[in-house]
Amino acid sequence: MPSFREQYENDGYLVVKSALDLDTAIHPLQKAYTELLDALTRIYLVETDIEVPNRFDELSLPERFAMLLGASRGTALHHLDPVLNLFVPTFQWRKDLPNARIPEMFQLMVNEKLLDLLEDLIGPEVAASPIYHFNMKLSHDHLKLADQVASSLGADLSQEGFYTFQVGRTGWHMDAISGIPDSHGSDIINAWIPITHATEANGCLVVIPGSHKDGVQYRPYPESLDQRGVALPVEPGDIVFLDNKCLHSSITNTSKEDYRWAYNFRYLKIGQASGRPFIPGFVARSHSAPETELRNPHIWSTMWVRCLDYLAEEGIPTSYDGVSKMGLEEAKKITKHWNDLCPNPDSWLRLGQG
Ligand SMILES: O=C(O)CCC(=O)C(=O)O
Repeated sequence: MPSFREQYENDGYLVVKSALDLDTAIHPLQKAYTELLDALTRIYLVETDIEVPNRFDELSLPERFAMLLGASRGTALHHLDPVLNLFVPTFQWRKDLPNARIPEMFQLMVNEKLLDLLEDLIGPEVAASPIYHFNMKLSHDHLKLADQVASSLGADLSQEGFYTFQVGRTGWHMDAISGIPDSHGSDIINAWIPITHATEANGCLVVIPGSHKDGVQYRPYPESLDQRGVALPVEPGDIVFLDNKCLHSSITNTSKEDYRWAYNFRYLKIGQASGRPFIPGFVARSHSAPETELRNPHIWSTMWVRCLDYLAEEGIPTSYDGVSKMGLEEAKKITKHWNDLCPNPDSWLRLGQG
């Protein structure tokens, strides 16, 4: 039987079944994030004067989330997942909303079992990349509800930059192409963690085994990928690890009313380039310098607040299209600038503080 590391290196992905304890790792985040989503929904409904349904609490989670998408004109996704959305020209940073980097999310990012598995795959010095995503894939009916609420406000959700990626089908890509090019040689792992079950009906991941061996490939990808893809149905507690050069996508949620909720957190070897140096990562596990490991969730969320404040003022160093067109020397310059500006958590906390 090949080891996890051998399977991961050979296939470019690895599924570890029942890796995480539901009661201590998954359910606390599921509960706290549901409360966050509900709070945001209520705030946006009040702000837009959309009548709060009498029995709001009796609506299903995907219905409530669809109302949030509609009432916020899609911009709640900017708040929940700024990592991609800060590239959108209309990016809205709303510091007045409840913080989206909640402690329960941080606790999952530094879960010991998760870090042990990462250590098996990339070695003992593990950085949490600043790149993370929250994806809740909705059924056709729930997407329609979101559209109806948005169009009552004159908004068109299809115009939102990364809307489909976050709530609809995710097209074929490899994660490496969304990082500036000095990160292409980094050992970056995507830990994809389902909160609900993920099935072929509700939008699970699909991978092309072995595709990571062909190096960085930009779009367009061959149409044959749809035939060659291997679907990865998983349950809460399982983890899918993806090499950042593994081609993957996710299927359209064709269910009647099911939804598929997952987070993915990226990790890399400490000292390597993350591809997004202008947002904050941290040391997740270090055997050589354990005192540098970040364990306080509030420090992490404040690092993000300071960073987003700063970027809202100063702008970001590249556009999304610019990422794929950027030369290696420019990428190295940007990474060096940010590594010098923010070498550790305290310097992120000081960012923009005069
Ligand atoms: O969860 C998903 O559907 C897609 C996630 C993904 O492909 C990514 O974050 O790179």
